[in-house]
Amino acid sequence: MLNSLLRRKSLDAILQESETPQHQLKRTLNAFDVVMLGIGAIVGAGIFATIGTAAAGDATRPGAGPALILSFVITAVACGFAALCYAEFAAMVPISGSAYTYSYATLGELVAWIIGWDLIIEYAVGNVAVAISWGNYFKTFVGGFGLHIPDWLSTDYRTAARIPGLFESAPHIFGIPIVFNILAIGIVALITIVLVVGIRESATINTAMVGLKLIVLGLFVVVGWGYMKTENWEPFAPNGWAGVQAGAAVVFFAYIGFDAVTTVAEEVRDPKRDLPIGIIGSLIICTVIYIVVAMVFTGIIPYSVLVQKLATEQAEPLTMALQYANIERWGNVFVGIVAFGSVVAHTAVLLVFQLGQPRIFFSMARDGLLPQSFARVHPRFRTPHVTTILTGVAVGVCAMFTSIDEMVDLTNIGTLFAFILVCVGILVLRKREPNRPRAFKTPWVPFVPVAGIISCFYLMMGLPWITWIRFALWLALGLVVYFSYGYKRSGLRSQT
Ligand code: ALA
Repeated sequence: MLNSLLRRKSLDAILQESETPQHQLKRTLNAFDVVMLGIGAIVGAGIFATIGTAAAGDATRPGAGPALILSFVITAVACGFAALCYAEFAAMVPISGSAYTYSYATLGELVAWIIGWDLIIEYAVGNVAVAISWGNYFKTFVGGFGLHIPDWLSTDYRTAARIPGLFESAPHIFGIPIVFNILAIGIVALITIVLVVGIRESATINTAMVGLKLIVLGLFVVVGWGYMKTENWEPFAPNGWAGVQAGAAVVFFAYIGFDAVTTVAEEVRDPKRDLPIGIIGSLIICTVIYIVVAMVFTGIIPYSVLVQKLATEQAEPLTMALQYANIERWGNVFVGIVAFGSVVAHTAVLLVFQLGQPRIFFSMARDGLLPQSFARVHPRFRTPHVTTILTGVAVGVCAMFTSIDEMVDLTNIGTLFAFILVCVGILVLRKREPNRPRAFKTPWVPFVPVAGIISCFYLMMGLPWITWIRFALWLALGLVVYFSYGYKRSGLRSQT
């Protein structure tokens, strides 16, 4: 039994499989495209929404306050260690299954299954949070044109409970207030339709969207700069180190995505060179942007005001800060532009992850760990429609009823766990196959992977206990599914 759980796919077999003509994708992307794809997947709800919770805290955690800037640095360092490990794997095994494939080759089938199951949290649950945040900014954007979307149609039940008067103003059926987030499910439904009908990941469209994201964040910085007050940075860390750590664990969400570029590995012209550049380059660029945005954000809006506002409102922090600054000339126009840019940014992230999730299911189904129907391709559109629709329905329904903070926490714990396993994988493979050619070598092994493991675990420790329980339950469910299905049907079973 132990042998079966540890059965591994050989790296050579994996590489060979991807080289058969019927499995070959078109290699069109260069290093610039990969960096842009990385930024496209990274900049979204994290910087536009979670920085509010990270700075202010909530019922389950202390806020970082202006030390949010430090939280961003700490998280960047942890992600940096993981990114270096991802880069080694991605250059060595340029296969679209990402961490799932890497662990199948290094740590064995059980761990690969756990990672694949865990990646559902990163991709699908992450998108639930992004969809909710999309709705918040969309509401602000159309609000600028005088179109008011009622709160009961754009909020989940639990968030509604802390917004004074919301339940009273909602329609009631049998005395029960009706509250759900129609915006969040709406955008997920739209994206699902687009993906089923077939959207080629167009690097050009992505680059345009990334350009817009960066312009909008740049505008926030340039406009907000003049409204910063250094006294707002006092006290710098109102909740001490605990607040900084909790803040870092939340803003980790803003960095998720640099790893997602590994899913286009088979479409990159020179993956051995371009993937490490894409992973590390996009991470560095986003880190610099985030730190500057965090400085301006915490400089504009005092910590106490932020705490008070977020306790009673749905959070869309960047426009909230601009509104607080009360800019006299063009103030509403700037708010509108930031809200619009944010809507575009969120849409790009939703697309990448909503596209990535079916690919991971696809790889798992091809290996026999999930039903073969998951690997079905639509006869006309040539897209994995079964898994795309399944992902869309699950993400859409969850987005209608859940709160963004809960979903962010769950995404973070799941993704941090995946990062840890990738770092472990590097240590294992260096020992097991020291002579395998490595186009990119993680520097200072074992220090970097070990530091990656410790720092990611440290961030996990900054998440609320309820998140740990939810995560444990999710993993337990995964094990039940594996032992009742994949274990018996694995493609490697016949070979062991
Ligand atoms: N990093 C992505 C975002 O912030 C997931 O939306």
